[in-house]
Amino acid sequence: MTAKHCILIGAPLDSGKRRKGCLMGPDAYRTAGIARMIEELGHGVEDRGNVDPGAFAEDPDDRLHALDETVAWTRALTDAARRGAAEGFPIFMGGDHALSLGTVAGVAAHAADAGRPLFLLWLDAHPDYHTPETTDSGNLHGTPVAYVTGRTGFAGFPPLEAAVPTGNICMIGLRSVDPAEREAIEATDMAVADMRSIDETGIAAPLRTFLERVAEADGMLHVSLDVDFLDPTIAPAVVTTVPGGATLREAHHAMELLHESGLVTSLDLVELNPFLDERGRTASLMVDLTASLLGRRVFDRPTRRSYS
Ligand code: Z70
Ligand code: MN
Ligand code: MN
Ligand code: MN
Repeated sequence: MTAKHCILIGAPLDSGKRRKGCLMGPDAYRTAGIARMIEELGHGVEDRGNVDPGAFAEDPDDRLHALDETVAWTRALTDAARRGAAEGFPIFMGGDHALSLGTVAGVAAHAADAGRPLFLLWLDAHPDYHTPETTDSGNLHGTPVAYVTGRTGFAGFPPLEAAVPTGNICMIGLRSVDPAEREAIEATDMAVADMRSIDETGIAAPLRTFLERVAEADGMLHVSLDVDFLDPTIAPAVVTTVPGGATLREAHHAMELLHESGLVTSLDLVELNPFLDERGRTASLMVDLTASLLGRRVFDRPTRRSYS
């Protein structure tokens, strides 16, 4: 296994929706032992502390919730992500999913600097493909994929240095899609595996197909893991629970395939709300899934043994 230099970046952003609590996420991951886990797997690890969004205007409670605050975070996280991606394997500890406006934009800018295409794997119950113009809720955590693909309607946000082509995106786990998102996705070439298709093919099939494409293109791969990708019975610490999510075994299997591919170059851990957790079990599960993605396995030998 190639050792990575993991860079932990805390993003206690809580502005992407109205219910508070995600600001405690970075410290919950630290408490759950994320740094020690990474070290024990033989990787290097450096905790850069939390990103500071700088000054922003108080929320005037317009149609869009906390717009100026989210813009400030996007600017700060784009910079932190661009630098982190140039220096190692950044792991962004959220924070709600609005943090991906910045992290994916920054990682995409780095990929463009490096002359490589960026691919994006979105593990989520939601596609987060609203623009500020189509969102009904006004919650900007429902918009990052639209922003990073260069859709219009993001006035006031930093201009994108490099957009992620929709053809480089794969979404797995979808089961709550708003009509405007569905229509917009259907007009793109995005790869989408909703829960129904996962029931039919298993979770490995769409992931393998996507990883082959990333490998062929010599791409960089950013993984954005939303807690609500997981079934709420195993991951209760999220505001937007949606029944019928990925099981423990599906989620670990996906992480193991990602590890084996050797393709992942950055990771978001988003939407953990420690205020809603049960004795830290969701935080610990997210750390365990990260461990599988970074190479933890039950036995260090092929699963199919030969006795000859
Ligand atoms: C809905 C909206 C969303 C995450 C919920 C939900 C969006 N489509 N995203 N939880 N991570 O409000 O726009
Ligand atoms: Mn508001
Ligand atoms: Mn999300
Ligand atoms: Mn979600």
